[in-house]
Amino acid sequence: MKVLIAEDDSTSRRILAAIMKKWGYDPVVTEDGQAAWDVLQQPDAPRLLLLDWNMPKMEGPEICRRLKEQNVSNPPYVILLTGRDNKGDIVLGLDAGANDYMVKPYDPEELQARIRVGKRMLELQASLVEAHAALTQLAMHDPLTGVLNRRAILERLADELERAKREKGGLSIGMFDLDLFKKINDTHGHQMGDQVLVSFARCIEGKIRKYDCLGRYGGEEFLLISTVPGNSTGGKLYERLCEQVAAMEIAGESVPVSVTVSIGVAAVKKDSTVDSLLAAADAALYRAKAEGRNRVVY
Ligand code: GH3
Ligand code: MG
Ligand code: MG
Ligand code: MG
Ligand code: MG
Repeated sequence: MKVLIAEDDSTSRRILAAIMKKWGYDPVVTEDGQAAWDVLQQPDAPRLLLLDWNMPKMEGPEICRRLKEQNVSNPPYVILLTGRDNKGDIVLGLDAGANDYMVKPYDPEELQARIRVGKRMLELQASLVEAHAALTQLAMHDPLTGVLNRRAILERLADELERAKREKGGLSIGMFDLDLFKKINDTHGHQMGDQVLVSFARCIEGKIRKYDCLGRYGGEEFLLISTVPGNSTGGKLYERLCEQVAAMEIAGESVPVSVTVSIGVAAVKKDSTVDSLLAAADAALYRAKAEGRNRVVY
């Protein structure tokens, strides 16, 4: 494990580096605060920091303050290691953002124990960050199909709409509703219905561009967000998707199962809102159903 040592006194620096090595750490040594800060900007920078207070160019507490300002979810663990031993300085150092404070001359065993505390804290922090990422993934995705769930796709739509307006780019949405899906469940069973939903999602995902985004809006309804140039409604994108869904053959127990989809499309206008876009796509979808299904209506 790498440990950053920032210390302007050459003797202290050498001794500290030597004992770190002896304890099995990999010391990264800097002579002033600016050099330490530069090291911290690099990828794979040390996560455990031993910082002197008084150093040329940048003092230890200033490094702590800057790290705190970055406000990241996995900041490094900082031990201020300094000759300044009055209570006021300890408070200042800790308030600047240091995790721990040790006064020189330090007792090596105590330093070693405090570094172990730092390691434990970093491990705990890493597992929290990991758990948070996993929960975010779960909270955003539909467990059956793996595509974004309703909340996430609507958030994405709000973001994309804002971006489209700011950059005067195009944006269209397609509301997809599988046709007569109830009948698929009734004929082939609910499990087969689930399989059809999964196959449908894979089919669409396989045909759209990286910037387009599919989400499950409801039971057998999906929402596609497509960023297209200008005010167009995505050329023949939706027609192609409609045809490809109809061409799918999903392996069933005896015969292959197929399905069609109706699509209502709405393109962003100057005064579009998330609600107006969804309402327009919904109205178009309603007409697609009324006009006989398996089609795209704008
Ligand atoms: P339409 O063409 O008018 O859309 O007809 P439809 O049968 O697709 O529409 P309806 O709204 O009557 O039925 C939708 C069906 O989708 C009913 C519901 O049980 C089924 N469904 C919703 N979510 C799921 C799911 O997660 N799995 C399965 N297997 N079925 C689902
Ligand atoms: Mg110093
Ligand atoms: Mg429906
Ligand atoms: Mg319906
Ligand atoms: Mg349906």
